[in-house]
Amino acid sequence: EPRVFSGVQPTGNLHLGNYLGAISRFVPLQDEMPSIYCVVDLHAVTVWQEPAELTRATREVTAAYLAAGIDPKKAIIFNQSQVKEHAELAWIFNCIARMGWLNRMTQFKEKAGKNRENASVGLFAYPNLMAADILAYRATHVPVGDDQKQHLELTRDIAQKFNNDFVERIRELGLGIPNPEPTPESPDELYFPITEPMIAGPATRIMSLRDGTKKMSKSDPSDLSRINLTDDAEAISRKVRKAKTDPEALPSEVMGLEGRPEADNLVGIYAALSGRTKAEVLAEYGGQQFSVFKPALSDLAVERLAPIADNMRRLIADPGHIDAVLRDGAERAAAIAAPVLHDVRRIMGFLEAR
Ligand code: AQP
Repeated sequence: EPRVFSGVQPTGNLHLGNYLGAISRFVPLQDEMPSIYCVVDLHAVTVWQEPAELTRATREVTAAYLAAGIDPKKAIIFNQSQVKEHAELAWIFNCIARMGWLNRMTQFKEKAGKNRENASVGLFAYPNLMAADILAYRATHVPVGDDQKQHLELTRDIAQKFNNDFVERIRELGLGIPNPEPTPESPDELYFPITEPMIAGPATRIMSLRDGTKKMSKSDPSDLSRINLTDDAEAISRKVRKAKTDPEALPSEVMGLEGRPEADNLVGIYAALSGRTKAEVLAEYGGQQFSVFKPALSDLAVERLAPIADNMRRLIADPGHIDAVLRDGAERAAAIAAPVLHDVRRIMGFLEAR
């Protein structure tokens, strides 16, 4: 049974990359499949979070989901720490995943930096919690930005190993689902599905406005490097105007963007915001200077983002409503995850007295 799961961390500074790479793509999916969108606060605390700021940011991400058009009657919206099954399954996956698998994760290396001895154990085990987030709902589809690709591969590896390690038990207890792609090495019945990453379109990796080789990121110290979802029209147009570019005119074909990371990024942003391909954008703006393209881009960004920012401000002014949405979502999420954890306990042989 198809099901979508994805999440965003409440770590402040929600930006255009989070919107185009993730949140905006959640909206149409809610009409296609049962969808679960989580504010992943347990992930946020893998690095230090000021408690009051964590609360504020949790409500802000929820407001962004709602303002972008996710309907809490259709999709489930909740914050991770309210559903204890995430933490429980993450522990089990800590015992399934291998040190060697996690040692290869590039995001840990980047985030821990040189001082690895001082990184939290949670930051290292982060991908296991992410696998638990997805598999607690036996989700099949996960829309994310390109930076999450490696973590999703790990989720597949964890599901695979669990299915293989417990193949006999899963069969005995009659808990398997048919394997859609059986191979000689994989069982014909699975407990956890092998998740499909959904990483597609022109906005899977939005780059910094100050450096076309760096990802647009919440933690970049320069506010000019990103367009925040809460920026007003004036801030958006100032940031687009100041965005780094090269002196050439835009090419008329996508191939001409090669070796021009800043131009490529701005064209990609335009394409994603207008629902077109880069080729279509270049068919219109090829041969034009940035002095023409940038104002067009900034008008488009304001047109698309200003209503979301307005909605977010309105929603944030009523934290009681946001908290009620999260509480209701947590109940519905737990109703799906609790039976999965019950199965997992039986599969693994944990004795349950109640
Ligand atoms: N630049 C980006 N382009 C496209 N998608 C992006 N995402 C993040 N940055 C970009 C996607 O947004 C979703 C939520 O991300 P997250 O909250 O889990 O955190 P992150 O990836 O750690 O975000 P940042 O901005 O990159 O934070 P820092 O500065 O902490 O590293 C995910 O689907 C992600 O792919």
